[in-house]
Amino acid sequence: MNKQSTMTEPNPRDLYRYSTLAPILPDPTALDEAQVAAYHRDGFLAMEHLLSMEEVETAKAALSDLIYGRVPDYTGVSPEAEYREQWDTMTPEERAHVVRRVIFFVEHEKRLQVLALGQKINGVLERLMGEPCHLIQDMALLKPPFVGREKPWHQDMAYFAWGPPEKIIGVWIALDAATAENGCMHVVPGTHQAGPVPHVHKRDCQLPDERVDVEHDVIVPLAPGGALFFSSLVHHGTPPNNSPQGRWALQFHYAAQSAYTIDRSQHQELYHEDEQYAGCRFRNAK
Ligand SMILES: O=C(O)CCC(=O)C(=O)O
Repeated sequence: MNKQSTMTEPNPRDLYRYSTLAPILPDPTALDEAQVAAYHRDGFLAMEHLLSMEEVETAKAALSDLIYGRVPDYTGVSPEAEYREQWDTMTPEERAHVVRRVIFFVEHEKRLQVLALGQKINGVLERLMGEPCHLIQDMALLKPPFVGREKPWHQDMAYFAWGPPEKIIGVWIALDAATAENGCMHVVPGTHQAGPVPHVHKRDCQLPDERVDVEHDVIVPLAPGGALFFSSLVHHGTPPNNSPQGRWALQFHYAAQSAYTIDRSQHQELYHEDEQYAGCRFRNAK
């Protein structure tokens, strides 16, 4: 028996630590120059109360309309992998219990477009990036009770055809209470400073488990309306939801005005191993 076949797959929850809390600002008015510097040092900035409860409820109602098929011509809803084969035969109610991702909706859903393009998010982005930013990706990530799987540790830059990495930024907004139990965000502070790390296909397109500094993982629990702003290079992931509480979140990505699109060879300059392409964006492209 070779060594490989004796190795067991890790339990995804063991690849996270739950003991160290990230610093979280009480609200956006606490954002000052020291916090901007902390964002650049740590690769993330978390704050409660970015959105009001009314905005959270509006976003959830808009997402429900997308998920239940009430928005004509919208096809951006996808399930957890193990439900893909059944998806076409499921009722809207059945689908709603297994949705993992809702993507590219701002052109279809004015209520979500208003949030994504609004001053609450963009005001913070401009403080962090020092220049205006524009939306490059919009999605919602759901972890249904007991069904939501892990999103393994990764760098978002591995997925983006934009550069340079320091000019791309993600905003993750809790629409339900995001907790240790239902799969809130985890980050390893400062990891953006070491640059791109080759990604592999394992449980997803992800950082190799052994390249994650799990001991320095900090957990980012957030109340509904709380937000995490994070660098496209910071290592982050979410464990599975083994709890009875669902977890909905919005995730928008923005590029600064000075950012530009990049092609496969430029992406390979960032993500390569042994001269092979090691990103996620162009893996199947020639
Ligand atoms: O919300 C999640 O579970 C994972 C979000 C994330 O890290 C991503 O999609 O890049």
